[in-house]
Amino acid sequence: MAPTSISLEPGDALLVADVQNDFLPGGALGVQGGDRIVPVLLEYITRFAARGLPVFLSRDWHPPQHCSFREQGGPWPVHCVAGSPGSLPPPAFQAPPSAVIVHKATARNKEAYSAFQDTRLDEQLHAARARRVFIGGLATDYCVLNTVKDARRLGYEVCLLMDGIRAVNVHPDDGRKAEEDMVRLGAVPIRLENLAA
Ligand code: VGL
Ligand code: ZN
Repeated sequence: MAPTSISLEPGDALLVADVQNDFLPGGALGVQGGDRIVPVLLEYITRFAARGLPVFLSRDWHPPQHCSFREQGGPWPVHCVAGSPGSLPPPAFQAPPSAVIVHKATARNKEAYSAFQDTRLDEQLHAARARRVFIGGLATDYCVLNTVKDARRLGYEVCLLMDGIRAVNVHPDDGRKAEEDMVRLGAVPIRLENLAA
């Protein structure tokens, strides 16, 4: 059950996964409806920044010839090659300068969907005194799912931004199943209207 009202407090942090051109409609691995969550995520960012709470942004950041690309035998078209136009956030997605960027899946021979995998995110969250992490972004069934799993495993409380996620849905139910998995693991599903003003 989603709570009706959640107050943002010290100890809270926001993590927005992979809002990058290649994951938006028209991009190399465009997620249907991905553009619709951009303004919602910006509003979450505004709410956190207004309270001085830390904001983290992950970016899928592959070397050319990453193992996840079809040419290398992986499942995906070439996407999010580090520094390429597709790897950049869309112009509308302006994050505050204080936001911490987390680059993931940067090693050629290793896939990494979780923003915690081979990054310093856990240390950075600890350094920011974060205990509860609000997680949204792209894509529900890959980065968001695996990041939420790791966050729970590492002992963080998690709020899942239901109005700020979208799925790739390689299989039609993948997004819905991922949401169910995350809630089963203790993620609390919330929406903007659940945040106390
Ligand atoms: C992702 C597909 C391929 C993700 C990354 O981070 O959700 N999905 N690469
Ligand atoms: Zn990727």
